[in-house]
Amino acid sequence: MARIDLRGDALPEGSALRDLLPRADFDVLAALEKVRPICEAVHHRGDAALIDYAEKFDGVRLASVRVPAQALAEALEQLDPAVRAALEESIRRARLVHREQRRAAHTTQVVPGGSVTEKWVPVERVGLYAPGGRSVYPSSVIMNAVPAQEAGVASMALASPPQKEFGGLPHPTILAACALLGIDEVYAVGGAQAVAMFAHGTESCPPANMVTGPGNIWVAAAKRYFTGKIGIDTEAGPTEIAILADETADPVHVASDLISQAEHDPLAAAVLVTDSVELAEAVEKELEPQVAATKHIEDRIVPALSGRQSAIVLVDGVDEGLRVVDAYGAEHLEIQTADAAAVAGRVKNAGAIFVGAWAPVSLGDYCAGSNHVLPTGGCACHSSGLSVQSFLRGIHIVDYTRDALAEVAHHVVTLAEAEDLPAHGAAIKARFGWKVPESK
Ligand code: HSO
Ligand code: ZN
Repeated sequence: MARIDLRGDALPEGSALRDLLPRADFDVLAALEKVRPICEAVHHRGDAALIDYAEKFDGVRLASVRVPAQALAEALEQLDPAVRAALEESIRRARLVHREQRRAAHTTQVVPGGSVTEKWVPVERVGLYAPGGRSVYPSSVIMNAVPAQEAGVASMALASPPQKEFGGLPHPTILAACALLGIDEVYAVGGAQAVAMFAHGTESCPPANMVTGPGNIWVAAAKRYFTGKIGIDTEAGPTEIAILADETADPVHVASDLISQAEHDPLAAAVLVTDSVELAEAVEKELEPQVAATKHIEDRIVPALSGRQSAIVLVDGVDEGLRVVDAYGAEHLEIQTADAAAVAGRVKNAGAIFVGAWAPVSLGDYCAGSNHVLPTGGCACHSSGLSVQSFLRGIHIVDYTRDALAEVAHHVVTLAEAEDLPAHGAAIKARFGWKVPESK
């Protein structure tokens, strides 16, 4: 891994510090032009375009894009019982956490007779995307579906690419996860076309109000293309792990956690921030045998760890380390320092924070109860991970009596005149015999 030495001189502020830190190239704008024709074709030709794209990109000619109910039931029947038990535990824990994110309506009595109530209404219909190919993640189906279900979303459908080896159906573990979650509307559609299907609707699939779920750059580009028409979660770039560690951290753990997220993608980022040169050296030494012993070495882990997006960053102390991880805004941030909980409490920017030796990111990926759909690419500085809140809309209900309106009418009229919008003021005066009621 490359080294970035930020010791000695004072750290620069804000974006200047961020510019010193490594990050993957993930140019969604450049991909946008390539997905535009796909999005337009699905808009105009519906299912026929989806079937043509499945043939072109997935190598299968589908009779229909909708997955029959029987295929879901069979996938669940044939699911390895240990995998089933693990998925069920993952669902159970995620429900425990997400259920508590529900929001009750709240009324603020602004003045006697004048109130604003905020009620929370779930999005009506959501399309979930689950990638195929290199990343078949039933855990991501759980992480998308559970918050939507706990928010009360009434209609939910899932799309995942058709797999040639499974007769044009999505991967069976994805289907089984859908069956466990009670999702019975599933489509064998992948990539940008799936986002387009949900955005516009086709003969088989009614349009959705929102699309969530991870995917490659084409899925991210299609989400950006349709943003405004539909709601999205995030544009999910390559996975990132940052670890803030001091000399108390165990290099075996640190190395294994860096590798665990490098395993996702050659563009995945692994960043160690430490004030201990001894730890940095021990981690580098430890990486070698651990990388050699794992599976996806050449295609993902080696390019991820040696890519420009990964590095060991040396800092003067934990305070400086905190400034670095805040500037980076990692998707996942592990704190492996003395008094890790206190240090975690000081972090401002991260998708999720993992405290101490016994909370590795892998736990959060599957079974902590937390959500693993998290902001990447520095978006943790302004956005949060997927939650019940992502699927709710807060609606203000404004309720004023005649007296309560009369009391504030002169201010409304004054502001309307200040903005040269006299008809706004007239809408108040019309209610009081075309006069502004006297202020009390
Ligand atoms: N670490 C990934 C999620 C994942 N890991 C799925 C394993 N499966 C992004 O948070
Ligand atoms: Zn992961």
